[in-house]
Amino acid sequence: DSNELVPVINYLNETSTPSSDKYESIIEGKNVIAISLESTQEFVVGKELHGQELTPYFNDLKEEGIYFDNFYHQVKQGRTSDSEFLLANSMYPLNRGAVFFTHSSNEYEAMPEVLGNNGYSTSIMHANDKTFWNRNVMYDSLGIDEYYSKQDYKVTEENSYGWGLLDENFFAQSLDKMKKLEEPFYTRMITLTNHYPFTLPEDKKLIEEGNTSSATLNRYFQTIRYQDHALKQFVEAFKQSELYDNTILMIYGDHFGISENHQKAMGEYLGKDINEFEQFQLQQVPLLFYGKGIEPQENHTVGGQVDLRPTLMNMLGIEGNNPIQFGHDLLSEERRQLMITRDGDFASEKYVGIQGECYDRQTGEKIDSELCEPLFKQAKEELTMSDSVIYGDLLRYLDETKVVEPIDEQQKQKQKQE
Ligand code: GP9
Repeated sequence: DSNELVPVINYLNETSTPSSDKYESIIEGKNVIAISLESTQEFVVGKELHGQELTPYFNDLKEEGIYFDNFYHQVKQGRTSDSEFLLANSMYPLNRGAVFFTHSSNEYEAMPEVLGNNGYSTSIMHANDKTFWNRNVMYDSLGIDEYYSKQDYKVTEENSYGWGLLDENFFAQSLDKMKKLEEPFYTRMITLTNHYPFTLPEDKKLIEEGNTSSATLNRYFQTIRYQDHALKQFVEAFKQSELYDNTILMIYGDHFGISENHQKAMGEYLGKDINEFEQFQLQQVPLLFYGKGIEPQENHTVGGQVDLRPTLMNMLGIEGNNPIQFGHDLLSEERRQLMITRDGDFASEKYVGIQGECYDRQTGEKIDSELCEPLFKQAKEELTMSDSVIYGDLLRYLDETKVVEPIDEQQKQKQKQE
């Protein structure tokens, strides 16, 4: 019943931190284009192979926007779909299976729905089959107006490879669609080419393969390089379009591409031993906000995909009335610097906690595990809270709970005690 939501609301009230005043509403009323970069990890940014940059375009672009270099993916088995869940709901995906499959008929009050209630048209652009990851069903539950899937793109043998439409063609066709969207809009593109097994047609290979002991990693460098080239074409065309004046981009990596099975090769490339700590740090993905009026900044806050929604909503100046969000505004100086993984591991300002072990986040050295205990405890509590919302389909009680308002009473009691 509606009381089940109370402990969650209490937990969120206790852990809440104020959003940034400085960034509140800085992009009010603007269009938002989110770009989900397939399998893109942070370690490629600014890196070279054979003396050539792997992401030359992005390396320059990030200097012109707000770039986060301590930002992690938080997905589990649902991979890309888990990242979509995190972004839309600011809740954690599940530990087993993909929540896109297992709980697609739940009640959500997702970001697209809230944006829709605030005058935005909302859409997803992704040139794969509509039913992949059960997206056609879940997107309805998330309140997304329009899903442009494979059937809405011109997909031919010449413009596709491997998983489907090559990113360059995907971006170009998507931009045409965007120009026709009702404004203001929120749209999200999901790229596809940089996906395992990371293969490309010969004429799209813009860099030589790597020469590590992993063929997978060696090819990954090439598809990463190609994706950067495709991104360049998109962003440059976007800048020439009328959209540029009134639209911001939010570009982020969805999850890892290179699994821990390739640690040895990764170590060969990075020139260091990939231990538990390094493997954890490799789960960082890029995040960039870019567009007219956004002042460049390199931001070192520790955060994850669960934080995207509150960050973006604060920038848009839209509150919504769903308090069930586990993320914290990345741009707030008072934010809680804590990123919790689905495994119950975490990164905080000082520490990284992995499977009960504690590491100094700056040095990577193993330290007294007691130092991490309170944060492991919090990670567990937070994941349990998030899970309870999903398993109990508790957002259906959101309105009722607000009417009953037992929380206010409890807060008052708490304040008296303090
Ligand atoms: C599939 C694409 C990739 O449509 O989003 O999904 P992934 O395998 O990375 O979860």
